[in-house]
Amino acid sequence: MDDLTRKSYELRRDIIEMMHNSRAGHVGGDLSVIDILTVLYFKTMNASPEKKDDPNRDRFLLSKGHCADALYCVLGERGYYDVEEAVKTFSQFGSRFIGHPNTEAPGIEMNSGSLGHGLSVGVGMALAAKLDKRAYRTYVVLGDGEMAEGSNYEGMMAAGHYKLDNLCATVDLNRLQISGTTEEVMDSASLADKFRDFGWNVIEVKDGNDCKELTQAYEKAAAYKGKPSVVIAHTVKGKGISFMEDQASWHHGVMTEEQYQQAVQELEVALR
Ligand SMILES: Cc1ncc(C[n+]2csc(CCOP(=O)(O)OP(=O)(O)O)c2C)c(N)n1
Repeated sequence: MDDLTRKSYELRRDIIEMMHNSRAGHVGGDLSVIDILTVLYFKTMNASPEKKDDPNRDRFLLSKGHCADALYCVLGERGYYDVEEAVKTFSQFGSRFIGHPNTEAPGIEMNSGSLGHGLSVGVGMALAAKLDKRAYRTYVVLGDGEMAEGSNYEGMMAAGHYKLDNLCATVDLNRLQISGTTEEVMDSASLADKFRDFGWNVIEVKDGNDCKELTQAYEKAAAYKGKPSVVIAHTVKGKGISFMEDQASWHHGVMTEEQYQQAVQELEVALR
């Protein structure tokens, strides 16, 4: 197991602890997006606790904000705060780690949770970088169910129009959303074609839970000039816990004690 993959499995352990303590959260989407977040925060982005107020830091927006749980674990492990605080207090009264990303938690750039806003905010940040002649890049992570929100298409159009090659979107394409498959709930057909039509450079990642493939995709995106890039990451919802994989019911399921023990055991085996 390489270092990034190991990190993503350690983060899965934090997520399972956090979900079990809080009996809340969105475990399925957390486990599908965690490899994307790991690669971005531990490899790709120019972002760290020391730079959190640096105007040249890369910006990150979790537009599929219901997966704040995963982001809080990543920011904690990256040193923005003690991860234990997030794991132990997530979603509890008085905690700064509430159910959706909130700027009270260090490192969070934008409140989110109402789907469909991150891309447009990211377009604004990327355009601001161009106007201010700053070198930072903006990264936005979207869900495939979230792509039913019409505002995304305005964001895509504007990013293409302004040729924002300092903007990189990622679609966590796990084929499922809250109550079934994306195809059943609101079929957005080929997202790759839609991004291309709006003037984007499209990079498909066949295994969006593979840290190596993701790393290469973000390198390609950073090198591409003249168009914004989108990484379409084909992921598995619930990835890493056998009984959660590819099950819409684990969008925000609560584990029984037995299921929690099994999840911990499976992650221990993976990390051996
Ligand atoms: C505007 C808005 N409508 C509805 C919701 C409720 N909601 C939360 S998660 C979700 C499904 C999102 O699916 P997807 O983007 O595919 O997320 P993932 O499967 O990666 O968790 C919905 C509809 C919301 N948060 N915001």
